Amino acid sequence: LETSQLKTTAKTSSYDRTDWQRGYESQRQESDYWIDEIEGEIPPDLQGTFFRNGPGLLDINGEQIHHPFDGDGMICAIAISDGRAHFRNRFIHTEGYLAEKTAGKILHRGVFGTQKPGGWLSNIFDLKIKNIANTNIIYWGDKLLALWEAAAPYRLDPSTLETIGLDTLDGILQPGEAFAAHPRIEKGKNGAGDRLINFSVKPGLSSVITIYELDESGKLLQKHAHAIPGFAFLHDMVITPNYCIFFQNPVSFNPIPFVLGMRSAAQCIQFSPNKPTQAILIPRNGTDQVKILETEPCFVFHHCNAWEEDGEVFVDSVCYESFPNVEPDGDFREIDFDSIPAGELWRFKLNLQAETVEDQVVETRCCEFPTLHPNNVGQPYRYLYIGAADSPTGNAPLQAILKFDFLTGERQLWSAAPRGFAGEPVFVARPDAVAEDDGWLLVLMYDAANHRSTLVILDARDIAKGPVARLHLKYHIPYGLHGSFTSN
Ligand code: 3ON
Ligand code: FE
Repeated sequence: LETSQLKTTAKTSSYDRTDWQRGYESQRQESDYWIDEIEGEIPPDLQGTFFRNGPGLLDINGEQIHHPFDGDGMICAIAISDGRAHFRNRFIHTEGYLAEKTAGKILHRGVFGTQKPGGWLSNIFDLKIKNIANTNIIYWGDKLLALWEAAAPYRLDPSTLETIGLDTLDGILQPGEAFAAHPRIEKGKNGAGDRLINFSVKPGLSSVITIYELDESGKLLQKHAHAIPGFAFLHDMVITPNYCIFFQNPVSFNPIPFVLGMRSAAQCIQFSPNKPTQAILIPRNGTDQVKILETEPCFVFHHCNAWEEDGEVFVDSVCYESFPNVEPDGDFREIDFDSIPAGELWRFKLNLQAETVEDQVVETRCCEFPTLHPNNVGQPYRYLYIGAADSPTGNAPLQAILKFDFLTGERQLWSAAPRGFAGEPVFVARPDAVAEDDGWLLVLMYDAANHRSTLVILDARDIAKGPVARLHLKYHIPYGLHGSFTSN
């Protein structure tokens, strides 16, 4: 019986692998045009620029990048005003990107598996890290910044996307200090300005987490550093009014194969299924003691949100059963989705007095890239939006957007299967809106039928009715990572 069920699943796959793979072709073309192929209508009160970052190159002159997280950052900017939209994409001119473009070959090892050609002898003792600036893009303190978690940001010109250069945030970052790719923005209450809270991790046998809080103009309000036990791989952070919260994944790190040129740094990370995951709560005042609570082992890249309620702290996260090994051989385009765990939505309740954590599975459908209304970041919230697989079971590429109503328990799904592939939704509130879901979701999708990408605009109140507008680009944009929206 089980075999025949498996066969049925395989037959009813919601996508074609060749379609999915083509979304990982490099895009070398840098374009600049008004989008003239629009289905539906751009809401007239949607005004501003959608910025998105992600790997633009999956090969250097034909030599394959081993893992998509190693691809050079390329920014897309879609500026929307008065019902019209303008598209532009440009590579970030990092030092490494420019050097490899000139050389026409891979000159750097990548964190997730890319090696210089020539085997281990060409890679041994090369511990340099190439800042590829490919993970997020934010506009803050009058600066457009491309972020990557292991290095300082690159600043770009927001209207031309030209690279200005590495940025220390006016001296906030010391030489060599990083500024992670997952800042959180806390909305100012009672006339106070918004704050940007971010972090950096200095990895090692014991790790140091530094917290930064910046005001709206980019001035430093807080900076404090904390040593935590063990090697840390911390991609994301959530905030509440009193805490910055991290989940320390149960992993161990053996750098020897990396040093010897046999494996990349991320390939030396081993998931430890018998160690607990640790919730690390760093008080935002910078003085109170760090709290560490233990929970069941799981692996987290992204958190959705966190908040404080009746003396307890809640954290919603996308959890994986383990961290899949990134193998040195093989091609990421050929991965067997069924053999690696899918992201699931979990809710954690942290009791700081009793030092206990309760967890609850909210959704087992494969999902990734959560987002919510910016006003509710760090606060209780009702609606969550997330990229999801078309099928309710199994691991698969993201092809849909899922909306949760935590008050009623209602769920809504809009799927672009079989030939559409989704990325991260970005929520934009409608001006003067009152309801938490009164706004739009902007999603850059890959449309395999036409080998191009489309910016989809969904009405967040009712995503199931399908997009209110589809803005078709002329070319495809490889699957990306994170983005943001800036009103202008
Ligand atoms: O050696 C240490 C270990 C390590 C891994 C220290 C370190 C700081 C150099 C380090 C570096 C970490 C980096 C650079 C992480 C970058 C992560 C990145 C670019 C992306 C992560 C994406 C996560 C997810 C879940 C993406 C999902 C994508 C899809 C569902 C497909 O579209
Ligand atoms: Fe991320």
